[in-house]
Amino acid sequence: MSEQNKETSYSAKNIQVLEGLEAVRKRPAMYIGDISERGLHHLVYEVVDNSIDEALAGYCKNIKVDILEDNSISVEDDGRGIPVDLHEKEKKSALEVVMTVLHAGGKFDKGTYKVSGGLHGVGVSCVNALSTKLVAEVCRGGKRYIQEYACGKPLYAVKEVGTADKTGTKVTFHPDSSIFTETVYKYDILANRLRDLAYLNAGIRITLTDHRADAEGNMRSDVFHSERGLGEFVEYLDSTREHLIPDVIHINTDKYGTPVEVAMTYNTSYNENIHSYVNNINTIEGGTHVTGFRMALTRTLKKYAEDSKMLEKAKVEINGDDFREGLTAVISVKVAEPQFEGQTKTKLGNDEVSGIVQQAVGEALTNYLEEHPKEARMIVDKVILAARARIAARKARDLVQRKSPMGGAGLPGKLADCSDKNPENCELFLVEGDSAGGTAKQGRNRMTQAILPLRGKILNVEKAMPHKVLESEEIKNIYTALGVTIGTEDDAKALNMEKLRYHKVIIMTDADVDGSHIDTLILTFFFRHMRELIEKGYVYIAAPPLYLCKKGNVEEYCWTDQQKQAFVDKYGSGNESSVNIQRYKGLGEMSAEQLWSTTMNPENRTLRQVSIENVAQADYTFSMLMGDDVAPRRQFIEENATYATIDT
Ligand code: 0RA
Repeated sequence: MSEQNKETSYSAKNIQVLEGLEAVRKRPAMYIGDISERGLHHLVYEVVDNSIDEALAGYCKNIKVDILEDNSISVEDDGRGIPVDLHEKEKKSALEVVMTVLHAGGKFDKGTYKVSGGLHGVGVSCVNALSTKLVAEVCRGGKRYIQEYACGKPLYAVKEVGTADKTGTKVTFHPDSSIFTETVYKYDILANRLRDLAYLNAGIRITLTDHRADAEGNMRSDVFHSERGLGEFVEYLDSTREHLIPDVIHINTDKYGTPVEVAMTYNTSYNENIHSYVNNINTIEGGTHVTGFRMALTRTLKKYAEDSKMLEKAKVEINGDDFREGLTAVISVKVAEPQFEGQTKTKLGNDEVSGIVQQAVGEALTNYLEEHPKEARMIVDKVILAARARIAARKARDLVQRKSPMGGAGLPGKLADCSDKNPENCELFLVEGDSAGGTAKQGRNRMTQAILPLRGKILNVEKAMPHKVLESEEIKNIYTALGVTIGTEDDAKALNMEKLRYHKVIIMTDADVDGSHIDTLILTFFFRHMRELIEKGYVYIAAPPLYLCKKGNVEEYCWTDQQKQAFVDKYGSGNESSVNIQRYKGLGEMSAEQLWSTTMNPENRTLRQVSIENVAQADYTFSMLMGDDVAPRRQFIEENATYATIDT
């Protein structure tokens, strides 16, 4: 189309369109959640979701995601290609409508509903609005078409640019650095989400490639593909755990037009791991599909245990939690008009889904138990053990939470508390070892900073029985110092954070292998037993410096090898022996003043806030890191070896 034509066709309708996209640029967080790392990665999911929809409609098998050298992203599929013909109502190419009209994705294709769809379901036009440049390429009907946009505005009308012997859509976009606070893509974050999508949508092949070469000039690439879907997902999640039963129970049906897929198995651990998805969205707050699943599980297993007289013999009162100890399950439903509720809009509200899932799971589980009496007994035995352990744990908990005989809060003796009592102002440092704890107590701001020294390695909660967790001295201290209690009338595991005493909990350990192991032990404890603390954004990791570099009277702390090298280059003309470099092996090597000024002083310290990007993946990672299996742990440590070079 000529320039002249472009002018005339962008009439009143276009002005509306541009206003829509302008709104996205003005309030991006309203559309994609936030403008940080999370929002940045969300852009990719939004584009990939369109290709997943095309695959779910049965027309696409392969999706290719590329992280390009300049941190732009391209997503290519082999679907039918977005239509390019004239859109009746909008009076322009359908491709342009999809790319520039909010919520337009797929709507013009009657007969299919959008099942996939990013958390906010805003569509690819939002990605376009938030990209300095976007290129859409379509192969369709033997021809190739292209259109480019800047900040969502088309640079020209869709044009034909040659022939094609395939069909498909390719979208390449450059996130706008004036909007996002972070513009560097993290391979692992994308890999984790794409792995989930491959498991959730059996048969689709998703290839992720990073074209930004690493230090050795290597490119990373993974292919995510699952033929057996959730069955394989559950096997992956439990691959480093000891199985209680050899099978994964896999249900894949359609109940009254609602596709329901569930896979579950039991392992010998004490954790409950239920991961649920609606239209490929991780419903971390659960909802009616999870309620339906739990009801079916409880009813079916209870009935089996009663009919088999196993409960009678055991003489123990079973409750719902006991059926889920050692359970790993993934629930995925596709709902035409999902209602999302809850604080993060990740809780399914549709009432009808509960009964649907309950029926599907009830039938399948009943059959499984009948056909596998040996496994059925093992499950019921495990449930009875869980009930006994729960009763033991309740006693331990009552001991932890009993008020001290003097009255008052009964804070741990090792805690050096702060004087301010407003939790919003207060920080608790969990410090590795009594010696560093002592230094931190001297160096801190007594008004707002409290110190709790922890004796070396805390209990590995991944392997410990639940009552052992509450009997551990260090863990009891963490509960009482924080003011967090557990257990209510009807939920033994519920966390009560109303009396939480600090809104920052800062893990401060040595910058060495032991220190990072202690970080992981504490994080495992928080992830399994105080997840809400992480979800609220209250958990941080302190960053003590690795080096103190000196030349004459110039002194600089360095946190990375690059910073150290920069110092050597600047003050030692590149010669390391002409400067004085002190490697801090532990917090204990710093004076109270040094610890304060480098690591604790809110004015100039760096804290790493802990967040959970992907719950299922975090579940896998913690079980892998803290479990018995050595091989995957070694591989993970080699791939993530931050400290390996430092310690040699
Ligand atoms: C609606 C209709 C048709 C294709 C698509 C949507 C489509 C959208 C996307 C987004 C990314 N990749 C996609 N691939 C296809 C085609 C309808 C027809 O050919 O009759």
